[in-house]
Amino acid sequence: MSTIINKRAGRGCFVTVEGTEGVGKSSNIAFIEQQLTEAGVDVVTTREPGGTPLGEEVRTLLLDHRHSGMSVDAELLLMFAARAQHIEQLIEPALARGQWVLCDRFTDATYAYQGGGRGISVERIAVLEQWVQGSLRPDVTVLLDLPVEIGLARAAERGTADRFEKEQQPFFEQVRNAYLAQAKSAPERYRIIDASRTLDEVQQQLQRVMKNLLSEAGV
Ligand code: Z5A
Repeated sequence: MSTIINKRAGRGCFVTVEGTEGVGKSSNIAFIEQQLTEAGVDVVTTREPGGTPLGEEVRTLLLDHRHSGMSVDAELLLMFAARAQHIEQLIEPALARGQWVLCDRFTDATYAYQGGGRGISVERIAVLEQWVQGSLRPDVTVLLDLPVEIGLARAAERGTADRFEKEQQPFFEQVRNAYLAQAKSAPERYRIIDASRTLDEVQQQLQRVMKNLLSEAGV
């Protein structure tokens, strides 16, 4: 990690958090943010799809049940449209100022949901990734991982399901498998957390990961 951060001297670190349905991202992102802030890091927390006024409007379209007939390519392109705005308006300027960016989902989610879940090819997604992001990639990705059935049971306790949450277990199995395959192919970037444990135990794992990251970043 130190090499990643040192070679980008002056820039902030780009940290993303990923996982399937019900893994506890919302519960844990605030915890990660708190760990960073307490260590003196100036961090901007944001999310995808969303993060800008335009991106949040696109998010509303993407999650709305009225668009249950949305084509997979329309879904993919809307994800990247929101991302293009997010990068230009928020992510790049913050990193260039030396702020850290903590992002709830990013392009790994596209490979997992639109790739693994919807069946769009990796090659097609990679073309858009290159077009929209250029060389921008997360420095570190925290993957909250747990068996799909546990996540779905947890999520079921929340309110009404959005357009993605209406999907069935096989869809989320494909999403999880795609995430695990990505983590395997980029072990230097991924930090896998066992999210099936109690919230306390999950946060102990996160605390260790963030402590190492901060030390590698020289904070
Ligand atoms: N999407 C996509 O398809 N392609 C893309 O490129 C991108 C996104 C960027 C919206 O994302 C949808 O967009 C998403 C993928 C798609 N759809 N899905 N599914 P989102 O990130 O905003 O939506 P989300 O996945 O529902 O995330 P979330 O709101 O952060 O939910 P969560 O991970 O399930 O977290 P939670 O609400 O904190 O936890 C769920 C419940 O479990 C809650 O009651 C907690 O109190 C409980 N919980 C949490 N941790 C624990 C532990 N450790 N033990 C027991 N109970 C726990």
